[in-house]
Amino acid sequence: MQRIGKILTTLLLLTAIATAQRAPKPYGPVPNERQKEWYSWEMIAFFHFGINTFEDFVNEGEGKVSTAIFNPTALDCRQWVTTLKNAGIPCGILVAKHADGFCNWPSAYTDYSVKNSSWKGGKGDLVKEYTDACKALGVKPALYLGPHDRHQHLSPVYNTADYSDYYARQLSELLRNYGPIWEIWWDGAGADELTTPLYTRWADTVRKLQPQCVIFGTKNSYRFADVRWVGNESGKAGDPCWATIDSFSIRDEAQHIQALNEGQLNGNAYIPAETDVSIRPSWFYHKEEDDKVKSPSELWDIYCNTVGHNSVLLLNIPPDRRGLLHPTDSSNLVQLHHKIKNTFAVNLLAGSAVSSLHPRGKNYLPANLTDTSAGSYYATPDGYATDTVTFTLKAPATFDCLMAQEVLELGQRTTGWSVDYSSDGKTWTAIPEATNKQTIGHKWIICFPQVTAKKVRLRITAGQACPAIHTFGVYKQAAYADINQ
Ligand code: IPT
Repeated sequence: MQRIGKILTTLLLLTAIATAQRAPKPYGPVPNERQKEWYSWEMIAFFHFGINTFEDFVNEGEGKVSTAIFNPTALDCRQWVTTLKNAGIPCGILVAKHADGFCNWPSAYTDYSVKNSSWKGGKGDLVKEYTDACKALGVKPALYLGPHDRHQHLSPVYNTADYSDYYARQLSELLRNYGPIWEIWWDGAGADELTTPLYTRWADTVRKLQPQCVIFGTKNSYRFADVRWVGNESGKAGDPCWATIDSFSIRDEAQHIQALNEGQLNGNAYIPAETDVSIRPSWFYHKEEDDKVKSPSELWDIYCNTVGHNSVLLLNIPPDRRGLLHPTDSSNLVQLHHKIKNTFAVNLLAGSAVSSLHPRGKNYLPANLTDTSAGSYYATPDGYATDTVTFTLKAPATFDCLMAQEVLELGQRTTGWSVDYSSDGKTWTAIPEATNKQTIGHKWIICFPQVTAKKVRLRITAGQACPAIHTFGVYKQAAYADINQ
């Protein structure tokens, strides 16, 4: 009897351990492969370049100006892509055709293109030069093909079969002839008349020709969208900023914009926000704005408010009339990169003694929050949506920034969290900027006036399921590197 009892006890214990070690189940909508890849880029460059570049102060041309004016004198896509390499940006979207309808490649379906420009005697192909440079240097090329085309189809003929064919053929040219394209950008600007049936056909083309291609969609193309517009062009993702949304049918404009900006916690579709913003006041290059390029510290704020708000930053750096990036733009971008890299190089919580109230088991230890392994994470047992994780540092540390990352594949779980610190090891002080936060998602970053602590505490105060958090760290913001390109 005693033996049987012992065996039973052992079995129960083993079952308990096995249950505790099992991975948490995903909660709610989860990202697809394209979205996981897209999140991993963190930053994407945007290259607005085309016939507008050669007009004074034009950002939305009418599609009437002569093709002859397109004539970059020193165009060098390797210079653009080298800047991306130096700035740690793995993907770049080139405007292949903006609202004016001018094609930066020699499309077989229109005369309004580089083939009738002065550039290279009409023999040039910017899309080819760009995608070749990306391939050579190991950057992922992506394209903007404006659905709004003022040259080809002036309102109200957008919804004709002719226009549907015209756009579909151009999309096929771009997706068949230039190798892998990682994102296609369907601007909603000026595109209100374009209906969902048009996008249905075009989305089929994208999915068939390039299954890995992320679709940026908005308005009538939203149902095909992998990523959504963030609701502004000023570099601000919401707080909170959920990856889920189901508000595309909201009629009230202000509520709609707010839903795009913040997402909706219980939204039924996983469509995270991509934040498009220009390093200059305009989308296209104008030399009058050479002294209005956003500084490294403005870019850092934008980075924290976008990448650090569960979004991806799509940063526009428009090449000039020579076909080159202006040195101020590239220098500021590279300085931003050094600031990011150096700030997050050292997690000051690494090596601390870590404890939590509700451990899940040895594969999900809170110490996993500060390791550098990509696969490990911290979790509580199923049924425990809240917890307190306490870090006791080896020596007091001074910091002014923190960062957290959820396990994306497991959905949006934690919905409330706060961070406190202790200078004396006994009493706790709240960090006001890090109190009552909601989203974590791919990455959440918070900056605050510097504090010195012996202990740090992450309080998870609300959630839809047990937390599954990959990283938590505190950091000291690095100085801007002095780089002159
Ligand atoms: C705005 C569009 O309405 C939106 O759908 C999206 O395409 C966005 O542009 C991209 O920035 S229009 C702009 C003038 C705010």
